[in-house]
Amino acid sequence: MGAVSTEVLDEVAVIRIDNPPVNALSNDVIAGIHAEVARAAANPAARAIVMVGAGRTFVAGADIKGLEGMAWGDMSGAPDMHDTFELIEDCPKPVVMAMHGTALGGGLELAMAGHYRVASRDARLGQPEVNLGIIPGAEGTQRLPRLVGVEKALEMCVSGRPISADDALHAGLIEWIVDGDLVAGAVSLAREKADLPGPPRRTRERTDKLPPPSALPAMLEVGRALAAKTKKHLEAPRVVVDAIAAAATLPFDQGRVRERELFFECARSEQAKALIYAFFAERTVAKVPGLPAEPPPPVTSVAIVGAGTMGGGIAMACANAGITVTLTDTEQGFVDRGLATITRNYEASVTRGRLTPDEVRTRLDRIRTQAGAAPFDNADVVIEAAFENMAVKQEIFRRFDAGTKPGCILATNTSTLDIDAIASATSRPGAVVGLHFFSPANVMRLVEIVRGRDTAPATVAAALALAKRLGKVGVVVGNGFGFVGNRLMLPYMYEAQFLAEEGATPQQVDRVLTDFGMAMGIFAVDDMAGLDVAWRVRQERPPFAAGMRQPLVADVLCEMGRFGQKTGAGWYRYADGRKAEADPEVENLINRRAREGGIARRAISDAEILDRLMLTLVNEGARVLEEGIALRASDIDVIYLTGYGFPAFRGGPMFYADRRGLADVHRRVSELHAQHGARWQPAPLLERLAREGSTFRQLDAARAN
Ligand code: T1G
Repeated sequence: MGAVSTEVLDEVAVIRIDNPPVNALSNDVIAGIHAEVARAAANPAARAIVMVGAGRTFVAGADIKGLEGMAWGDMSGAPDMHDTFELIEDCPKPVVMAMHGTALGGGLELAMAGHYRVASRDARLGQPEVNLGIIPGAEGTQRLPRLVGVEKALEMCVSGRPISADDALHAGLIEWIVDGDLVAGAVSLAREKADLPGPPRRTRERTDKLPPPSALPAMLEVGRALAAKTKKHLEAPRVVVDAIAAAATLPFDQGRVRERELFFECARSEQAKALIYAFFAERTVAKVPGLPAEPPPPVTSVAIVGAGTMGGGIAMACANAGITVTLTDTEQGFVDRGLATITRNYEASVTRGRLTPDEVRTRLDRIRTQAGAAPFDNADVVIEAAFENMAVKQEIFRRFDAGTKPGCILATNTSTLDIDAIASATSRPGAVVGLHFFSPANVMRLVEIVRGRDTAPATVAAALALAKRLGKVGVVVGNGFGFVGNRLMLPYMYEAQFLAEEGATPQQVDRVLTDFGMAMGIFAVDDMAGLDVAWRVRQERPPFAAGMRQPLVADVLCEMGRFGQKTGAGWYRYADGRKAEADPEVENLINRRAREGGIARRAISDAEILDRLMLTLVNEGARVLEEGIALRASDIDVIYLTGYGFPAFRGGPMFYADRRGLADVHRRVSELHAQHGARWQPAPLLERLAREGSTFRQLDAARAN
């Protein structure tokens, strides 16, 4: 209970919650709050109560560690705040909640049990539970509609998106925005409310914001439509509508029981297991053994060589994070075009209301452009984002070596080339690291941090810190061909093409994948990325071992100039530039090439398509794990969740395999091996874990200890 303490200021008991890093509500913290509120209520020296979070935020929610246990059946961590919230709400002295940072989930529910709420101007308040596959479980679905109305409560709980203090003030969720000393502001409000006659109003008794019964169905319909549209595959957003409906139709005590039932239903769901796993997996990637304890020096200046799509996107990501950027290329024309693209992208953000013109101006002012050999001498990090050619990259790294200050990080954005070969062009391979951004680099959260044989731990730590500073997820991977993401993507893409040769159509394959929850089908992805990208890789470094089956159609499409969206046709045709339409010409070509290849076409079930594509990812993932190219199975999952559109409610390919059972996965892979030959050879690690009755998650846990 040490995490909760009280100090009396101006006759007000200020209860401070101090449970770093985000004041999560563990059962101990809840007990501490309960004890301190009871003491303050009985303390004659206190006429009112203020509750505040220590450190950078108010309470950011229930302890998700406890929720993780619940998802797997251990109910000891189930948050039960009812008695404490009732003690707060029934307190005869006014209780003012003072919020800063992120008052989320159980944190906002705690605040709503108070009689009044104030917030700092930059505070954000929300019920993000659906992002974890659950719904608010501490009466939030019952109090929020009573404070802001059903429509706003539906929008907040279905989207899971926090709102600003301004929005909260306008909606009636808070009474006041405090500029300056938050506690002092809250204390003064508490003293003012203590002078009012009668007991403080209880949120649970407020009905003025609840709609008349006749208006409710239409509101709930809007909530359900929002869930169906924005959270298509998720169960919790639909369930939370039912919980909010209970707030508007049942007395509070019955409504909260209904909420609790629905909360436990969701808390034990497969989606909650996966989404909570994904939450922690994304935060585990930064835990890389052997890195220096002290934090790396801050990055204030970055120089980028290559003003193309990637270089421009990386420059935006840096400018967005407040870092000064020098963007260079060989010719002024390339630099001008790069800056024009960046400007156009920012202007689009203004049009969409994401940025103000002033914010864009500030960010553009951080980007300096220069043609030719630019000075790198004051850069903390230099990033090469030039043509995917080894000689070009080595020449640039020779310039980095000669022109940068000691301690500068020398990074390459290469997606396929050997980091060690690039590093060999410098006298300081320890400073060389891969920063494999994903296009568009100013949007995609994933960065693969590729460590070469000689990359120093301090360089890896600096790269991780830069990724976090850019608001990205930096995953450390080994220097194998395709690193991790593309290493799995290539066999996945070719297996899809083999399925098309054997009888499936590109649109059937893509439908199966999007029905599974993938953001895009693989043929649509290939058309978007450009078929020529993989074509060039096949020509420069054929990815097929001797005797391995090779795709029969992709090269022919490239020889026809069908590179995908950018040429108006690839696997699909794009009559209006972006909408993919099945193309009979492609179907005829596939039929012809299959015939020429002696492949007897047949109807292929959706189940077989899903099996072969998912298990390709899993089997290759097991190989990558075994080779040490990925530190953890969960890192592979994070790469697929943040860089390849894999659905978070399935946890990632490795988590999916665990949930399916590795014995079944191994059985199925062995069947496919018997049917299709060498490429389906079960990875030895998969074979071992299946034999031991283990899981990838247990392997990760064992390695972490
Ligand atoms: N419980 C436990 N640990 C948490 C946590 C939580 N709620 N939130 C964050 N952490 C840890 C996180 O694992 C990391 O640990 C560190 O804090 C910094 O996090 C009853 C049931 C608050 C916006 O969903 O959105 O309440 O890696 O890297 O980028 O109805 O954390 O350092 O060891 O993300 O500054 C609802 C989840 C829970 C909020 C801060 N609340 N957290 O972002 O830091 S369910 C949430 C966040 C609930 C009630 C229901 C973010 C953040 P480590 P970070 P950040």
